[in-house]
Amino acid sequence: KCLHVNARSKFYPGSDIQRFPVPDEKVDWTVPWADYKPVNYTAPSLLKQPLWADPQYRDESELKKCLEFNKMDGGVDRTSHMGKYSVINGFPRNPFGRTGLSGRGLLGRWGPNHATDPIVTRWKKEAGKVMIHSASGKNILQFVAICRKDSKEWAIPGGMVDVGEKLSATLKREFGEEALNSIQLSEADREKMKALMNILFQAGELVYKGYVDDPRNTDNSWMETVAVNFHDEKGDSVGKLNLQAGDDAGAVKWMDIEEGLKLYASHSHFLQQVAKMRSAHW
Ligand code: RP5
Ligand code: MG
Ligand code: MG
Repeated sequence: KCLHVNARSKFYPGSDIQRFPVPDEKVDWTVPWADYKPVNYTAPSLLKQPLWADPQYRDESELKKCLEFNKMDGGVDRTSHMGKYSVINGFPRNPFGRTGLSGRGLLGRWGPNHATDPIVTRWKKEAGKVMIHSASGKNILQFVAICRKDSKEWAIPGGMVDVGEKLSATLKREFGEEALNSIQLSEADREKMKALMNILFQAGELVYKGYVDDPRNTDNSWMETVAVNFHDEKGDSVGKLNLQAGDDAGAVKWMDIEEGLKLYASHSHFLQQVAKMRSAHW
């Protein structure tokens, strides 16, 4: 288990709230820390009770009565890929340790917030030939990256699993919304897009499943993902798709996969994994 870093960033995203500083040696909950006073914060957008989020409960007893942790709770998956997490005084506890902030912050769910990350790849080519990196002697992979509107960082076009939605559907939907602007396509173009996507998204390979070191994480709410690689070996199936940023993406492009990629949350870690799986340059 590595130490989360983004989950302890000084300023909480989208706010001027500062987290209670947590040094590396005090991240682990088992290290006693009597003076630990996390700042309590739940974003104003959540207080408006959007449908995709848990309701704002008055207190811990109401929370205890209404939510079921470590299991499927109605359509909401409150199990963790990391195993059973602790629930202290009714509040779920971040399995990766202290973050300096309690409450939900920007996250809709108490406990795990489940997302998926579709990693769409192809080989980088020049004049029709696959390019070999001069230093490593290995072929270079590219993936479809989007620039997030919230943090302005480049990222995998991932997103949250809707209530009752199958993972395979979330992967396609999020890729469609963020990298192909499916929401704004005409009905006919959307149908064409779906048919092409069904081919590419037929065979995915699991890359990572678990906790994400996301800057929105709190002591009580955190991101988890299932990252899946959809590889276009010949470069002809995604090639037919017209990349166009949409929804929470401000831009979209093919990005070379290599060490030193600066991406949102722990996304570069997932890409390193993909490079390894495909014996590509890193
Ligand atoms: C990250 O947040 C996940 O890896 C995924 O890419 C993303 C999901 O959140 P939204 O894009 O819906 O904000 O932790
Ligand atoms: Mg999205
Ligand atoms: Mg997203």
